[in-house]
Amino acid sequence: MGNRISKKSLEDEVKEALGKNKEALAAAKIQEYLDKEKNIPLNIAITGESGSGKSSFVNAIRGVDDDDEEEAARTGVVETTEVSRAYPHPCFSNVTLWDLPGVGTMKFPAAKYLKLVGFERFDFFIIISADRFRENDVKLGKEIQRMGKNFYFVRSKTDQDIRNEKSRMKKSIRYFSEEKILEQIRENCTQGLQKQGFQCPQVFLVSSHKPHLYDFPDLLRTLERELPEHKKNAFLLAMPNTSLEMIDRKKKAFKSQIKYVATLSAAVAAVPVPGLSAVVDVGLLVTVVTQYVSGLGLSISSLKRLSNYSGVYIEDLKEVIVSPLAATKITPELVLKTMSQTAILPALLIAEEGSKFMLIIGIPLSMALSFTFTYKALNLFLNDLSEDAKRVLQKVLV
Ligand SMILES: Nc1nc2c(ncn2[C@@H]2O[C@H](COP(=O)(O)OP(=O)(O)O)[C@@H](O)[C@H]2O)c(=O)[nH]1
Ligand SMILES: [Mg+2]
Repeated sequence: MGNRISKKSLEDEVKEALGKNKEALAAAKIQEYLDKEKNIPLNIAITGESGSGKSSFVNAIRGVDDDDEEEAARTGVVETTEVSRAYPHPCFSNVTLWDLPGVGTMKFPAAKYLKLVGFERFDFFIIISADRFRENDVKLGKEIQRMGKNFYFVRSKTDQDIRNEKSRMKKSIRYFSEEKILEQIRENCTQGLQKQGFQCPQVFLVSSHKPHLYDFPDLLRTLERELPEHKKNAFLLAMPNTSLEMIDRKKKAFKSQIKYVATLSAAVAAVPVPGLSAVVDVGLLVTVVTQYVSGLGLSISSLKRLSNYSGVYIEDLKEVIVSPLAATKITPELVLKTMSQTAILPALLIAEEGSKFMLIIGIPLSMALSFTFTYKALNLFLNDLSEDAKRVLQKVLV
């Protein structure tokens, strides 16, 4: 991975710089590392025939409302142009969803289609269909495989099938089992694909209107697992919360960076400047906390979307939120105020890990206080925000 910085070499370099009293150099090294992590590009291609639910899926993945005039991919419209459209994630600009025209719309064979849409840039493909998969879908899948990339069959609008079947069953007073219906849809899709020559195709049944149901959580988990190591976190953090377990993994990903952020913040503070910035690098903390809030789905816009698709009032979602950092605009004043409140809390276990890291990396005494303070505060923020995220999701899951 050419220009990636491994954690080991980063820590060695920072240690060396600190050993020579070069705080600014240590800070620059960490900043470079964090910037690289934040800018890892991820390009996800969504393809399927017109009406199959591509644009809705693009919105669901980005946590954007279908009727958001600025951010949303327009849904329910027949594509008249044969162009791909890029939709950057509203909070994680390194992640881009591509709404591609269906291979049928283009009237080209799969290989030529892939060339035209520029397949090299994509990390993987989602082939989406609202019913059976067609010959076109299968040919495309095979061609993607041949090109050495991953693709996934996604069956959209599962909520609609369930609803239809439910009302049909009611009329005939038969016993309704959601599991059975899901099994039938899965069976249909799989058999169709097998007939076309796919041995054991996996099909994910999803609803873009209810991304915490059916196979949506499993789809996200699978995509994450099958990405190369250095792209996993970039993907995970940008995805909507579809399970409690996912929130824990997001927390872990954020947590693993706190020691670096704390070192950076302290290194800046070690250079004596008057005022607040002498203690911590507030600008940096605003950036980091904003990432926590967005990544954990606690921004105002994420909550709005969650409320819209779940039907739970936004006030009811906000009611379970405890952290003052959630559901609001993160400003330097807010971060400082919240930090000052944590300063009086007793040291937690987490501070111990922090002390170990200080020893490993050779944090000088001049930076120790600031490091510990930042380290503790960010851990507490992250704990509180992930608990909030879980409580919010639980409101929707019940
Ligand atoms: N109930 C339900 N409707 C959906 C779902 N996905 C898409 N739709 C609807 O199906 C229609 C076509 O969806 P759209 O995303 O525009 O498809 P595209 O043409 O492939 O981009 C729209 O009216 C969507 O609201 C879904 O998961 N559940
Ligand atoms: Mg569309």
